Amino acid sequence: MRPFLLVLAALLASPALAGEPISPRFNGDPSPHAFKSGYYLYATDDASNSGTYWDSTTWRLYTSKDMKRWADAGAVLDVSVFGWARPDAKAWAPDAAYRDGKYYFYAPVGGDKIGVAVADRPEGPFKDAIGAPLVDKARDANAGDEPIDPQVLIDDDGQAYMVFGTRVPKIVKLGPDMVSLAAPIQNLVVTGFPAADPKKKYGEAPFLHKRKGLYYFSFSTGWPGQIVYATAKTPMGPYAYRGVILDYLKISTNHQAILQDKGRTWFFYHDNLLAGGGDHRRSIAIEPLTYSTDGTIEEVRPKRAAK
Ligand code: FUB
Repeated sequence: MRPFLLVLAALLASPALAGEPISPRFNGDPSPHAFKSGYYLYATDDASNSGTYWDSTTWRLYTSKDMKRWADAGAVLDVSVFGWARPDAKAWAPDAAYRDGKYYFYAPVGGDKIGVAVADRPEGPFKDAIGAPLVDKARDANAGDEPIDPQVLIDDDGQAYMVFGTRVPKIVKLGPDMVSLAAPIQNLVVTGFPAADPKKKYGEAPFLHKRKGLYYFSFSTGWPGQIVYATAKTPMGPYAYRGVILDYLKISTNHQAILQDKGRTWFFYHDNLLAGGGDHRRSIAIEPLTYSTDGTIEEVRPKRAAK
């Protein structure tokens, strides 16, 4: 195809609603996936929390065929799926993964444990995969003070990695069954934070993705946080700090996810975008993500950031 036709095609394919909330319902902590049957976006449900804390007990699912129009598929999971969870355990930023015909759902439950559920379809029904936490602060060495925000990358060789944690990022290899830890939990090391900015440090929202053989580790620097990233040649790191993907928003948390599909990359985040919104009533939005030729991620500047 001629270059101008390529540019035209890319422009036409851009999400029509870039930077707009994907739903009129409050939601946060995007976990987007391209599965066989379409796009699936799991999220923390901010519409059913108290409005003063992230104390919802359910996770929400949104689906799309074109990345532009998202249908609300309802509460796909409740903490009660995990029989060991306290009934009021808060349901925070989840992730999902597909392997060998099964869909796995990784979920921080109550701030001190991570559960894993499994289903035959992305919309569930999900059931507890192991009848116990996958990670438990009280049980597992080096689980960290707050084992939350799990995210899973399945590498090209089939090895799955889960990153998680607050203030100190953690990484652990998963077993081929996707529901066991295959090795001790390790700290994920990021080097080269700019000394001139003491706020540049790991906070939460760890996210691993791989592009052209390079591993990218993105995360929020804190509360409030920027989304920044570091890269490494191996999944376990150490990772070298590279720069900012998304600047501070006028909201206490910042939480991103990156989805690569059909040669394109999308950046998912949440902000205060709906009337009545705020720190605990967030809205997920999507922007295109682009790279320079040397693999540097270009900073995302949302067209519509909260004022
Ligand atoms: O939704 C509750 C918490 O807020 C998440 O676990 C964090 O990543 C932050 O977005």
